[in-house]
Amino acid sequence: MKGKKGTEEAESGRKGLGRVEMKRRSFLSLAAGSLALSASSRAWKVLPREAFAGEGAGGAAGEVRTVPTVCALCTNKCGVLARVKDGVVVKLDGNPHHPKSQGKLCARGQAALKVTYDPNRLKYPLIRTGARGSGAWRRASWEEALDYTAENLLKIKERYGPHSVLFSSTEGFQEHFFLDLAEAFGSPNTVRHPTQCLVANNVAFFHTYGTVPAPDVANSCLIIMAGANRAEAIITPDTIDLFKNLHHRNKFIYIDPRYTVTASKADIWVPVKAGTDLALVLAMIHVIIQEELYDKAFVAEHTHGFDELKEHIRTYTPEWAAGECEVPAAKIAEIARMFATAAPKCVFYFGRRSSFDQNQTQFRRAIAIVNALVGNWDREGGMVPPSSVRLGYTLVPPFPDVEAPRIDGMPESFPLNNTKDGVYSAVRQNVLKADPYPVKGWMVYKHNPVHGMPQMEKTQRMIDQMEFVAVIDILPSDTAWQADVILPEATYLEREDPVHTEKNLRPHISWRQQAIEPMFETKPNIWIMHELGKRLGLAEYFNYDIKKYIKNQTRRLPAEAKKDLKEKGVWVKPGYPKYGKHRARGRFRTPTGKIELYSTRFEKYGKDPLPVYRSLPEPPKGTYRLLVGRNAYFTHAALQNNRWLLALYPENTLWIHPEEAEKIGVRDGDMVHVKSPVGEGKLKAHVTEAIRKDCVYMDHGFGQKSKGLELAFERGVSDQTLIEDKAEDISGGVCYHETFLEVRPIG
Ligand SMILES: Nc1nc2c(c(=O)[nH]1)N[C@H]1C(S)=C(S)[C@@H](COP(=O)(O)OP(=O)(O)OC[C@H]3O[C@@H](n4cnc5c(=O)[nH]c(N)nc54)[C@H](O)[C@@H]3O)O[C@H]1N2
Ligand SMILES: Nc1nc2c(c(=O)[nH]1)N[C@H]1C(S)=C(S)[C@@H](COP(=O)(O)OP(=O)(O)OC[C@H]3O[C@@H](n4cnc5c(=O)[nH]c(N)nc54)[C@H](O)[C@@H]3O)O[C@H]1N2
Ligand code: SF4
Ligand SMILES: [Mo]
Repeated sequence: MKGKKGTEEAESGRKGLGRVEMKRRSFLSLAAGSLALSASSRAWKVLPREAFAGEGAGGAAGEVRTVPTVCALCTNKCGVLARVKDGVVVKLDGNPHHPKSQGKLCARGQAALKVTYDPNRLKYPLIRTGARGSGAWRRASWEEALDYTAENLLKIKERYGPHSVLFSSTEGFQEHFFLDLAEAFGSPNTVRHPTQCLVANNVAFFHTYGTVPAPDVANSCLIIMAGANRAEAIITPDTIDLFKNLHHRNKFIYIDPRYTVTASKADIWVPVKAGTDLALVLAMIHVIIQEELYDKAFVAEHTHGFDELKEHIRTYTPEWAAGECEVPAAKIAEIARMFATAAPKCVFYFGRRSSFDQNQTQFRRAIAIVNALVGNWDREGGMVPPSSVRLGYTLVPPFPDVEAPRIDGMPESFPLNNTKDGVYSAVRQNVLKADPYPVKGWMVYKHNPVHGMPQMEKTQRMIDQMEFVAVIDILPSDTAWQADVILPEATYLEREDPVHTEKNLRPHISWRQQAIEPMFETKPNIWIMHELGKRLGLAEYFNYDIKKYIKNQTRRLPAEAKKDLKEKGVWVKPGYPKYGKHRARGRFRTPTGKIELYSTRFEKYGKDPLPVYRSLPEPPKGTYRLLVGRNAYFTHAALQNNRWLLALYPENTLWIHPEEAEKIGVRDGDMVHVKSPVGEGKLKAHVTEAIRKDCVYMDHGFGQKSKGLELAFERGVSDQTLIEDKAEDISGGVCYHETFLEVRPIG
C-alpha cells in the first residue's frame, strides 16, 4: 500500500535496475542480429541503458511529472498516479480521485515498475527457429513478424476455413480490437476467461435477476462471504470497503475450509467442508422460510416461484445440512436468523472465482435466492443494480456472416451462457477431437491458457496439433513459450488505452494515459491489430487511430467529464450510489419480469429450476481434496517473475493440517511429493491448523515452465499439472476443486 514501504521498494528497485544494466554488451551483440536466441540466451536478461532514454517522454530534464493512469496488473483497474522523471517511471501511487482504489495501490500495483522494467520482458518480435517449446527464437523485424503471422493465418483460412483459427483473450482495455480482428477474419471461435473464473455467478444471477447486481459492501451491516477471500484475493472497492467499515458493521461472517486472512477479520468463521456450501445456503433458506423471516411484501410483489421454493426446501433442514457441511445445525440456523434480521442492510456476497465444483451454479443460484428473500434488492447496504456511463463508439463495416458452428457447440451446448465468451473446456476437448472440424491456428492476446487451464498436458496437446500459434504478451509466459511467433505489446505505463467505463455502484470512466514511451520495439495492441488487419485484407475494419477512437468515445460527455479525465484520469458520475429507482419501476429483465426464485430459463433448458444439492464424491482413503486460490502478492500466473513480489513471497507451499501431517510423517517446511491422477510434483509443506483435515491447499500460478521467465521458472509447483479436466454442465465452468491428491514425504 501507499507510504514509506512503497518508497523503500522503489529504492531497492533502482538497485535492481543498476545490476541488470551491467549486461549491456550482450544486448549490443544481439541487436546486431548475429545471435540466435536460445533458452539459455542472455537476451532474456538484458535491459540496456538505452531503454530508459527520456526522449519523447515529455517534461524537462530532472522534473518529476505526474501522469494519471490505470493499473493493469489485475482485473480491478485501480487509479494510478505515475511519477515520471527523465522518461523513467520512478514511483507509482494510488489516485485519490478514483472510486475503485480510493488512493491506494496493492503490492502488485506498486510492483508494476518491476514489470515494465523486468529484464525478461518481451522486447522485439520473435520467430521460433527450433522445436516448439525448445526456446530457440530469432529476433525479427515487425514487418517480417507481421507478414509471417498474416501469411500463416491466410494459409489456414484457405485450407480449412476462417473458423479454423481460434482467438483467445482476457479482458483489457485493448482487447476489443483483438475481438474485432476475430470477427473481421470470419471466425466464430472466440474464447475468453469467464468459464475459468466467474461464469457460475454470471449465469446464476443473470437468470435470477436479469442482471448481475453489485453488493453495497460499504453500507452493509451484515456481510456473509463464502469462498471469497477478499483480504488476499483483492477486488476493489469491496476489499477496501469491507475492512474500512469493519468496526461499525454488526457482523461479518466468513465461510471457507481455510482460515485465511479474511477469516481472521471475521466475527464468525465457518470452516465448511469443501464443496458443501450449497447445502448450507439451502438450509438457511429453509430457516428463513419456515420461521417467516423473509420480506413478505417484497417476495409477493417482486418474485416468481415462492410456493415452489417453499415446497422444494422442506427437506433441506439445518440438521440435514449439518451432516453434509460439518457445521452444527444450530450455527446454520443462527446465521440464517442473523442474516434475515439485518435486512435490508445485509449482503450474502457472491464471490468471483466461482469455479469450484459440480454444484457451482446452483450454489450461486441459492445465494441469489437468499438475498432476494430478505428484500435487500436496490436498498442501501443491499444488492444494487449497477450503473455505467455511456460512451460513444467508432463505427466499422458489418462483419462477414459466419456459417460454421462454434467449436464448443454454443449456444446450443450451453444456452444459458454468453456465447462469445465460449466454454474453454469444451473448446479444448473439441479441438483435440477435431470435432466438428479441425482448428489449426491460435491467436492469443493477453492470455495464458497453458497456465490458466487445468490438466496442462491437454493444453499442450492442443498446441501440438496447431499449425500456427501467435501470442501477444508483455512477458515470455508459459503460453508465449509455445508460440511460433511472439508479438511484444507495450506495458500499460507505455500505452494510451481507450477510455474505460466501469459498471458499478459508483459509475465512472477512467483513462489510461501514457506515462512513458514504449521501450525496445514494443507496440500497443491497436497498432498490432491495424497492421495485421492490413495484411489480412481487413484494413477497412481498422480505419481509425487511438485518438479518433477516444474522441468518439468521449464525444457526448459533459465538459467537466472530459476535464476530469484529462486532469485526474477519472470522472465519477455525480449522484451515485442511487437506491430504490429500480425497485420503484419493479420490472426485472427475466421471462416473468420478476426475480425468478424458480428459474423458467433453467427449466426451459432442462436444468433444475430450483437448486438441487448433489453430494460430491469423498476423497478416497489416503487422499485429500485439492483446493487452490490466491495470495495477495500475485495475479494468477502473471507476476511470479517479479523481483519485488518474490521478495515478499518466494514460492507456493502445500497447506496441510498438523494431524494429517503427523500421520504421514511430514513436518513444517519438509519437501513433499504430491500426486494426482494426472500429474505430480514436489513442494514444501506448510503444516497449519488453518486448514481442515480433509483437504490440502496450494496457491495457483507457480511452477512455471517458461525458461524465459528466469525467476519464475520451476519455482514451486503448478496446480494446473495436478488438477483434472472437469467442468460443470450448466455453465461449463471449470471445476478446480474436484481432484484428490496423495501426499507423501520425500526421503
Ligand atoms: N488452477 C487454477 N487455475 C485458474 C485459477 C485458479 O484459481 N486456479 N483462476 C482462474 C481465473 S479466476 C482467471 S480470471 C484466469 C486468468 O487467466 P489468464 O488471464 O490467462 O491469467 P494470467 O496469468 O493473468 O495471464 C495473463 C497474461 O497476460 C499477460 N499480460 C499482462 N498484461 C498484459 C498487457 O498489457 N498486454 C498483453 N498483451 N499481455 C499482458 C501476462 O503476462 C500473462 O501472460 O485463470 C484461471 N485459472
Ligand atoms: N491478489 C490477487 N487478487 C486477485 C486476483 C489475483 O490473482 N491475485 N485475481 C482476481 C480474480 S480474476 C478473481 S476471479 C478473484 C478471485 O477471488 P476469490 O474467488 O476470492 O479467490 P480464490 O483465492 O481463488 O478463492 C477464494 C477462497 O475459496 C476457498 N474455498 C475453496 N473451496 C471452497 C469451498 O468449497 N467453499 C468455500 N466456502 N470456500 C472454498 C479457498 O480456500 C480460498 O480461500 O480475485 C481477484 N483478485
Ligand atoms: S488491485 Fe492491485 S493489481 Fe489490481 S488493479 Fe488494483 S492496484 Fe492494480
Ligand atoms: Mo478471475
